[in-house]
Amino acid sequence: MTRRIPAEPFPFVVDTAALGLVVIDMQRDFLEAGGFGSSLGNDTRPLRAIIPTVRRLLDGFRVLGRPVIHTRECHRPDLSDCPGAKRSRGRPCLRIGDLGPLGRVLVAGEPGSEIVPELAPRPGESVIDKPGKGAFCRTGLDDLLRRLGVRQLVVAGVTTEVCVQTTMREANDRGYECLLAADATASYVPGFKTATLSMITAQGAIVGWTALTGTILGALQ
Ligand code: TIU
Repeated sequence: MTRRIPAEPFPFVVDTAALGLVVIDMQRDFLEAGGFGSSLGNDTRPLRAIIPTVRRLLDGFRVLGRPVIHTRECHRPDLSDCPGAKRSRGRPCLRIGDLGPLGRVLVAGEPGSEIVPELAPRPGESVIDKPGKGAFCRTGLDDLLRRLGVRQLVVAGVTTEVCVQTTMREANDRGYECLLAADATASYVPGFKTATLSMITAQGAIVGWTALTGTILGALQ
């Protein structure tokens, strides 16, 4: 069924049979004090503020019966998938792989890599662990979406200008059409979020579209 979602910079025409939701990195390492995000000197509150809106989006897709994919930025315990150039960034007191208040920073299986309880994946939903900022980099996401018949994505999560934007650009280059839920994404630096939304929709949706969660769910019902 075709639906027209009012969006920026123009309506997003969606084939509901080809639509999926991707929720990027709503994990404790980014949302809680003591995790990777706060170790970089960030205030986690703007990220925590979107939890209810992301939950609304998740629940909407669950009711629609459309695929839901969660991602987590994390590395293997031996850090073999963490380039030195990535590990050397940030504060020397807490690097990727170091033991912090949420376990080893950005390491799979540690408490910090878990998605916050409010947004926990349900049975049947896919979880993609990704070593990069983009969710297509060295993961099975492209294959998974093809198997599911998904060609259009509603995207949510954190942070807008890092993992969300990188994933949308990767998806766009692979032929997926992406609609970012503008109130279900956040940045540690509010100005970066505003700038990213503009970059995405500029030049006739050069990267994709944006719309509010209520508008997206309202049009899909
Ligand atoms: N630092 C920052 O803004 N983000 C990340 O490191 N990863 C994600 O965005 N998930």
